Amino acid sequence: MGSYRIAVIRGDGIGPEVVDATIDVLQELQDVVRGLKLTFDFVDAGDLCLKVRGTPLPEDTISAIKKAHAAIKGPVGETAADVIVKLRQMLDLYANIRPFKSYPGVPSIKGNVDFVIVRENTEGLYKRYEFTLDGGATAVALRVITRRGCERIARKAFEYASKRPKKLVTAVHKSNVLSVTCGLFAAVCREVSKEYPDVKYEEMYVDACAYNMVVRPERFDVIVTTNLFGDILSDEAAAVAGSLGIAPAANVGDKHAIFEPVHGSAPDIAGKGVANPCATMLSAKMMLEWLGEARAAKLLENAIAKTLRDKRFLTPDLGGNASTKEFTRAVKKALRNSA
Ligand code: GGG
Repeated sequence: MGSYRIAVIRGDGIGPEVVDATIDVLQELQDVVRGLKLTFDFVDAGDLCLKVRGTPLPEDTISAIKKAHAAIKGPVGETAADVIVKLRQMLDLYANIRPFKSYPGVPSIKGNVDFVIVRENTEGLYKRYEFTLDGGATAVALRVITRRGCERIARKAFEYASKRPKKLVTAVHKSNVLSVTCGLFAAVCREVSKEYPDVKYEEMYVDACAYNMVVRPERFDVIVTTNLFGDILSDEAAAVAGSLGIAPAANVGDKHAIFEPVHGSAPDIAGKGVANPCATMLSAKMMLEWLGEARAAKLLENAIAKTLRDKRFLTPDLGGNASTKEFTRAVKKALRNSA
């Protein structure tokens, strides 16, 4: 059990509401798990930061994240590309791990979802090599796929799958059309699959994956894919599992890690006190796992699952009418009762 310094970006829109709720729950967790000590270092980034400080990602924020053991980040608004996409590249957070799971109590189209999207996080179209030609009449975006990028994300997916009961990796691409970029991604995934004889391997075109995710989500275990495909499939996966409000994410590299909800800043409900803090709380649970605090992570997930199962504290995105604070109080109570 250890002491950890956590950098915290509260973000924009509903960001401060869901992040504050998560910090509240983590404070409670420290009382329950003896020896766990978290020190929070609040730093600025995002739309409001741009307005107040003239930049969406100040230097002191970057250095605080580098010095911290891990970071929690709320969603940011229009400046997402200049904050999280930039941080992923700067800190080489090459894997975006997004688990999607049905929780009893959460209404969903399909009740048996349990798969993970392992999204390459630093390359592809999100390199943002964009420019215009013909005096602005033609817009071009370059899609960068490297052997190194494919190898490390494929290994991450196989490592992840090897620890799960189903042990299946699905490489998702579109090599029938994008034969050079997706062709390289698929070829490297195939090569890496040979290093993991205990893990089953298959490939699927991204359009077929989008279809199967709705029709047969239970067939998936670990999906590995490129940056933009992973971003889009994640929102679909969240819808199938019940809501973007319960979808967490971990941006991890070999040195640093940032944990954030999959959802955006939802300006339409910001300040109303009804945002679902579950995705950020589950991201904090992933952070605890990454820090090696498996017991604390399990206690936190159990408390969240118990609160969802109870159904009395569901926020409006899940069909309930509870507030962010009511949900948070219920999770804290469940944590206290688990001690
Ligand atoms: N649709 C969810 C959402 O708005 N997520 C924030 C976002 O777009 N983040 C950029 C990314 O994950 O690449």
